[in-house]
Amino acid sequence: MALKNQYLIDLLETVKKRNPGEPEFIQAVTEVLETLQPVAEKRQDLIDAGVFERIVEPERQIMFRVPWVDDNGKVQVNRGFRVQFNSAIGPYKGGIRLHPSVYLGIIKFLGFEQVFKNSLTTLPMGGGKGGSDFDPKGKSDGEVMRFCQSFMTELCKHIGADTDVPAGDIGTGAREIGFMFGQYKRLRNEFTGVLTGKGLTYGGSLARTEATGYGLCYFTDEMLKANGSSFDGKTVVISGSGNVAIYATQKATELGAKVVTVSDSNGYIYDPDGIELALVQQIKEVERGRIKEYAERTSHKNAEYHEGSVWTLKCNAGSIKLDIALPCATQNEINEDGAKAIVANGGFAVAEGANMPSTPEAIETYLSNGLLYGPAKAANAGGVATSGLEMSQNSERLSWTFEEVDSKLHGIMKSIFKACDEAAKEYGCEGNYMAGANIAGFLKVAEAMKAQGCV
Ligand code: NDP
Ligand code: 2IT
Repeated sequence: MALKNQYLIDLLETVKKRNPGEPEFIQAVTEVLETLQPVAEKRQDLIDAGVFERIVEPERQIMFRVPWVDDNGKVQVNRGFRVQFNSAIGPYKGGIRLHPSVYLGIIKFLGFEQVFKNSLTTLPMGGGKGGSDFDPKGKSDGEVMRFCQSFMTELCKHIGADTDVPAGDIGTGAREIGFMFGQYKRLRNEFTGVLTGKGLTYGGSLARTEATGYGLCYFTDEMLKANGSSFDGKTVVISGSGNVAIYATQKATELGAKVVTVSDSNGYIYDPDGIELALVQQIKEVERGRIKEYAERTSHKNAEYHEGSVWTLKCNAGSIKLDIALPCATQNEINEDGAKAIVANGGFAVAEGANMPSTPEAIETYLSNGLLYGPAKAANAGGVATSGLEMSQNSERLSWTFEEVDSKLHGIMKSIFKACDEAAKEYGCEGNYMAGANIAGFLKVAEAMKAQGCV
């Protein structure tokens, strides 16, 4: 979908000039502006209120030094980030990514996506994201703790339960959230719901751990049903073996599908008999090991380990036949060749657990081949939605049962699908859930920004 609207073309030029060397951020903004063309044409009032110009510029960007001492007594220095992108509909909300690839452009693209995603959840949350180029892999618990404490020593000046509420993302799980929460509480002398994804003994919500993967499958299930299909009897290819991948595997299997792959940044497992999830959990959640070990330890005789990306969809035994692809690892993991391989191997639906896992060329390939495509902002919104439910429980100082949280999550994912579907129809792009998600997510934030004046 090329940009034809001159006003939006000029705006994108400004964004490119203002954010040099940040291709992921430009990629995210380009996709959104392209799909907002029909809105710009209908809504001169939003143009007059400067909403488009304001929504692509973060409200605040914080960058800071994170010094810590490693186990050998050596000083290490990382860089910390928090991008507070938009607070029109609620406090900033979004995860913290700890990965060596993190720089400002990654955090900015994630914060931008989060604005629209959080709007789609139906809950009152603005958009933000944070992180650091710290790599938790191979670090001791003590090193991770000292890093997290140092990171929070600066971050605590900028966040709060009614201001900005971070959570997990790549490299940030229950362990890291625990260390960050402890340091926040100590520095501020406040026990508040300033972070989500907390442990169950200190204000965490049941089902938050499972929420992104479950929510992805609930969304995908709605998309499949609306198109006369379901998970039942389908073969599913999943990438990643972290939080999102694990619980997507669990729910897809529960819904009757067979998941045949999981991966990490070194390689992937192809297990035609269906992934043995308990073993993945033992290797990844307990031992923090590599996915390669699965092939050595599984009782499934046909399981194979291959180096490289799962999206080559090839293995010694030939091609991997699939029906549904659920990318759950990282940005731009599926390029045009990967998308073509999904099509060639029988895939008819792609839904994104990761943030922006498909390149623009990959998305074009899905759409031009008539695949069902569930975009990240909608499909993976279950994680942050359940974070919103954790915030509600913290505010009322009560905790809900697993079933109560899970059923609210399910309801939210259904309503997100409906919002994407209806917005796509209303703006003349029926079946294009990417356009629907961007338009529906944008409109709520845009109305709030217009109502609140030029701020
Ligand atoms: P985890 O850290 O738990 O797991 C990440 C997984 O992706 C690991 O298997 C990791 O492999 C793999 N991975 C990470 N970076 C790369 C890379 N550059 N190349 C190949 N593989 C990679 O993170 P999550 O499961 O929480 O997050 C996965 C995705 O889902 C991210 O895009 C995140 O933004 C998104 N997301 C997460 C939500 C959440 O609630 N956690 C909510 C919504 C979206 P390795 O161990 O080798 O690094
Ligand atoms: O990308 C995401 O939506 C997340 N990492 C979850 C954010 C959150 O605040 O729960």
